[in-house]
Amino acid sequence: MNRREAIKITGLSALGVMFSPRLAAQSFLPTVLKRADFGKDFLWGVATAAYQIEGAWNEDGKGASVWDTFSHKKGKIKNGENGDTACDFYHRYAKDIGLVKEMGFRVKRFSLSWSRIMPEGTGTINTKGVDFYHKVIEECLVQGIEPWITLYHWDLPQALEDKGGWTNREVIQWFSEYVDFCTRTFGDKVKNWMVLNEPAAFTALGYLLGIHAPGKRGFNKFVAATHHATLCQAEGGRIIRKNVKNANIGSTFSCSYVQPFKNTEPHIKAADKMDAFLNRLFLEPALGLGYPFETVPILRKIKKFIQDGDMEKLAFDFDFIGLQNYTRNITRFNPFIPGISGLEVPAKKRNVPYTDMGWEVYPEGIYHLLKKFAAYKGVKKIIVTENGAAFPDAVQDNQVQDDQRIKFYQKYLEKVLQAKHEGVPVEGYFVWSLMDNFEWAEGFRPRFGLVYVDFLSQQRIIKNSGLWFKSFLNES
Ligand code: GCO
Repeated sequence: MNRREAIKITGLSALGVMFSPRLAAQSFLPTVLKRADFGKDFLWGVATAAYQIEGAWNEDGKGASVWDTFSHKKGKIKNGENGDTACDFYHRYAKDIGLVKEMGFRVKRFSLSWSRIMPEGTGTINTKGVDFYHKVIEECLVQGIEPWITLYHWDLPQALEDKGGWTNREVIQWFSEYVDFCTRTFGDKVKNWMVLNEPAAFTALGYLLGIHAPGKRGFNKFVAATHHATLCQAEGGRIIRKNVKNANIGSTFSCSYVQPFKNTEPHIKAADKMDAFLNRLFLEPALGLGYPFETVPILRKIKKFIQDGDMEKLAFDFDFIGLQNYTRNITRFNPFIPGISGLEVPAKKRNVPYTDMGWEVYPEGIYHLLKKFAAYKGVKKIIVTENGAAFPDAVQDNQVQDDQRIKFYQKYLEKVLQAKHEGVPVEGYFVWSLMDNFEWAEGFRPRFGLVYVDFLSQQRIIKNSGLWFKSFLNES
């Protein structure tokens, strides 16, 4: 069960009741929130992912990824859309990086497409693919933007999936070879690295529920992929540490603030299990705490894939944890759901404000999650590597008055600041996302960007939320 499974495509969010048109005129005026409150060293960035923005899916020697294959299959992606062109970042990267600078951000988090660098996932290197990322990194540095690289953001080379992908233990060797090449190649210019993006998402959605690439289903596939991804998470860290001098190494974790539907036994137990699945399953092994078998006994099926010495290899001394939060999860006891005995109660059934993804807007959730993550002994530093919201945006007179999104960011940032003031070592915040992009199985409809993208003309328009950040980040 994952937060996305509960997604119901909604109309205009109930959130509209929170804002009045008058905000439109003031939408990017400075609010009570001040950049200075976060401290001069606090990192402000934007995040993107290769498959969601690059396009050029088969250009200049790039090999197919599981998302190329999956999005070309009928019925997998809303409206039959795919990332073949997406935002055409492959050809427009310089101007898009210019937008990052124009809005006042200092960091651009982006991922490398494994199959653009190694078309078959292992062995042969595609030099044109490597050259592209050298140019992107160079452009960032020239424009004064710090490149933060995610090594894996879901787009596994199809050639490796043909050999079992994440369910094949050989993926550890494949991934190690890929990470070793990337960090030896780009490590002289890039010091900030994230190993994986949201392993809980790509294993559950891709190998348990089958609603994301590669579209596999089955608990056995899920637990195999989970164990191999957890091993790669740590092994990737060790390789970066070996190859990159003074590297700042992290990995990113999806997380939702989980609460029981009612404060009674069955709901509380179901919520604890949901929390273990969504928030602990990959983080705790990385911290040397192993898998949460006690809370979710069904996870003991992972043991079938654990080999001698594995448990020690799951841990790595990350310099930071990337926290990625969008919403809250209210879990209701349901005896028919194996393992968790619970299901998420969708926001639209709870009469609360929610976004265009059907995710409740619940700023207090990021506060509680920051406190939760910070409470782990092994967590040294936290970066919010993703937070944002999709709302139905419309262009009027070459402007996008996305007041709901501005309000969303103000409310969530207030809660990040509250956690920071209470001693949580949160040292950065990256917006998801720089620009509207391909939202996986939802296609292009959900717009998360600070920059509006007309996907036919590829025109970019900085939305009022992007202009709000510009005024917020440029305040003296
Ligand atoms: C994720 C991914 C992003 C999504 C974003 C909105 O966290 O799922 O990193 O690729 O697009 O979260 O769903």
